[in-house]
Amino acid sequence: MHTVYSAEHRLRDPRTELHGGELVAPFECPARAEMVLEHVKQCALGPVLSPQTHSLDQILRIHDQRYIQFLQTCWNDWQAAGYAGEAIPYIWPLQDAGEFRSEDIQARLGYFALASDTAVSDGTWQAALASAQVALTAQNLVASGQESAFALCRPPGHHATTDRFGGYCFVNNAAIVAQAFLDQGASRVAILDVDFHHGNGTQSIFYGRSDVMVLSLHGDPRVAFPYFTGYADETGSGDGEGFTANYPLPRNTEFDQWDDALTTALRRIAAYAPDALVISLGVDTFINDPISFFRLQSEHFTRYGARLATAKLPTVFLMEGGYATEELGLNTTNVLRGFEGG
Ligand code: Q9C
Ligand code: ZN
Repeated sequence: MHTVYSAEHRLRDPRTELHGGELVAPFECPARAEMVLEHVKQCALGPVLSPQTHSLDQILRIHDQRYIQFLQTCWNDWQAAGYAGEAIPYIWPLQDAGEFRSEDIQARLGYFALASDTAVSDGTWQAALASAQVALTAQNLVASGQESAFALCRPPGHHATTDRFGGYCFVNNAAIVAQAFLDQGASRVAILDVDFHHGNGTQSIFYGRSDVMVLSLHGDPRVAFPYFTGYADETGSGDGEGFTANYPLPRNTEFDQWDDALTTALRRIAAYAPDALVISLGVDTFINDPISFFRLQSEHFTRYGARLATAKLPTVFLMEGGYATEELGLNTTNVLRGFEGG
């Protein structure tokens, strides 16, 4: 399997994350991607390619123009305002504001943020853009005949909505990849999100559509981020009714229970008969993940990787979360090697 990787991820290196009322070193850090890359090379998964440049238009198929403009200028505007720390939102509109009454950077930060866990820092936009290029390059590999490809995306994407960042995400790589398949002629695409957290951004982007099925296995949102979405009764709306599926799972979920939910999701995907499969690959389901509560062990990642291959679909893997940095490379490559059958 080919891996696509860009060193530009390192430009996203914030110093702070608001966590439990303290500013801590961010869980989502450059060492993560370096660890995965090291394991990709060590296990000889296959060639490692640099991304090609894709037009911003492919990102604007999913995200609002004014949101992208905000990401492009946020750090400069924040610095111009003279703040000493990183750009962390603290005020939100009570209703969707519609028009902007204030252009103050604090107002725009709150408008375009879904959480305060994600600081905007120097280089954030460049890294998020590179992450999307990595995803689109992997999509191109699969569209041009590779059975699968691994986009070593960083920062991750699945929490980002059309116009909100948060949960360490800025640009929704999975949504952009699914849309790229459709724009190239696919009729249906399935996105299966196995990250520990509900992929709220991906869900909301396709909630009213039947051309992308979004399925997510995750920690029960009653007790896990993002709290407000990811419940089993969220099934889509309008034309999208029946094309969203959520599998919330309780604290201390073991592999067997997680794997049962995967079986159900894979059945749904088979019945949908998509032209391509996009896997939002977060490995924060790992037992030692510092911010999550499932109990998967390293060998389980190999086992479910093999099960994903039974879908027999052209498959793009996109890196999402996973914060047990030491084991991140092994767990990720275990999925990919399991998929390849060894
Ligand atoms: N400081 C992904 O796995 N933050 N995002 C919780 C609060 C939200 C995780 C900790 C976790 C988001 C891509
Ligand atoms: Zn996650």
